[in-house]
Amino acid sequence: MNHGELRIDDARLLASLDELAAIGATAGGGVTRLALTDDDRAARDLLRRWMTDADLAVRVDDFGTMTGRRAGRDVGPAVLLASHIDSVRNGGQFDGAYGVLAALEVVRTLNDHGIITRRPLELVNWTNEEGVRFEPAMMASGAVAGRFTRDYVHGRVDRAGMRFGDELRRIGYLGDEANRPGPAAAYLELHIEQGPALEATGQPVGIVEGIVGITWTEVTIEGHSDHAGPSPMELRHDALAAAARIISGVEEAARETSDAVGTVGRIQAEPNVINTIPGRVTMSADFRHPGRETLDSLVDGLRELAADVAAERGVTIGIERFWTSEPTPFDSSVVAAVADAAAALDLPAMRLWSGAGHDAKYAQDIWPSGMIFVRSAGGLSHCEDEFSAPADLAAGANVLLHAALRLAEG
Ligand code: HGY
Ligand code: MN
Ligand code: MN
Repeated sequence: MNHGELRIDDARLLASLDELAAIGATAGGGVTRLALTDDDRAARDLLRRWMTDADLAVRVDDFGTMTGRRAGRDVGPAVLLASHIDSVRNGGQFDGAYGVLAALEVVRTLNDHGIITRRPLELVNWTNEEGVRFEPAMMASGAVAGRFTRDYVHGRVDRAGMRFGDELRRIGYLGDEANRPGPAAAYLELHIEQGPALEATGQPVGIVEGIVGITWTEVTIEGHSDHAGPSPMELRHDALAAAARIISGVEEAARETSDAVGTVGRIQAEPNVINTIPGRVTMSADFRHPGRETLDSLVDGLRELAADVAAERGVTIGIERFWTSEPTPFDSSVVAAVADAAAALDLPAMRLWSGAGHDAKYAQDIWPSGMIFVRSAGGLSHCEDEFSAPADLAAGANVLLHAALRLAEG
């Protein structure tokens, strides 16, 4: 058969998505499947079974990353088809899971037609892409790319003080360094867009040219707990009132900087009881921008605001910038393979950059990489309303299939 006519099995892909979405399902139709939890283990066990059933040779590395290898006619560097199956809290069914299961569907389709590609293929499920339970994000792909040491990754603790390495061992997915994914001749990641651009232009597919820069900062405010009643306002050192100034400052700075976004997503006030002035606040600040210098200046602005608020309110404010993912353009040959595949399928497609972080960023640091997006309904993601139409999901998987064939036969 002419490979050009090849198409994935839509119904099989959708059925696998539904089955995986049942693991960690939330009442509102979403998923909570945080990295290295029992739900993550159950999802991994299911994926391992599916990969084995698809005749992939499955291996697990020292970060728990799962790789299923499909032999090619030649030996040597593989074409990696990757994403993640961990989610945020009350996230959607498609973020990450879609890319992993579409990659599995590509393998199943090639198996159905007895097609052996020249290069080997590797299906990869990266551990802890989201960085929600264990901050920062994309830790396994970052470690494989040499950005984090194993000790750093294994030593990260969640908010309950559980260590990454201990949790990896507990769920039975602590493997060996020798089992890390790659080496890759090329890396492809199919993902939902998680933004409004494709829907706004009426196109189902995105040809992703790069990922914006991201930087995460921990803000710690030390005030003074006191009684909410007898304490006169002018004598207070209210850490949460100080935090409110910082939160609106983050939003203001991002609004005033074109192409920037800023979010305080996580906050904890202590002692967090109704009749005590909060003495301590810890919270996150997430800035994103296509330019590295602007990212730096946004954090500099945060530091200046913190110094002013601290002086005004008699509190101390610590700013720890603990993670930065630089703006990353993808490899032009991989971007071209994606564009050619979409054109060959007569699919309307637009070129765009990703505002969300992905493992493909660190993959691009070490291998030629690229991404494919499909339309997100309402541009929504990281929420239970996350949705992509079945036709778009199938279209994206067919682009993955044909881009993979181009890269694996090239
Ligand atoms: O934060 C991100 O953009 C990704 O979802 N981890
Ligand atoms: Mn994702
Ligand atoms: Mn995500």
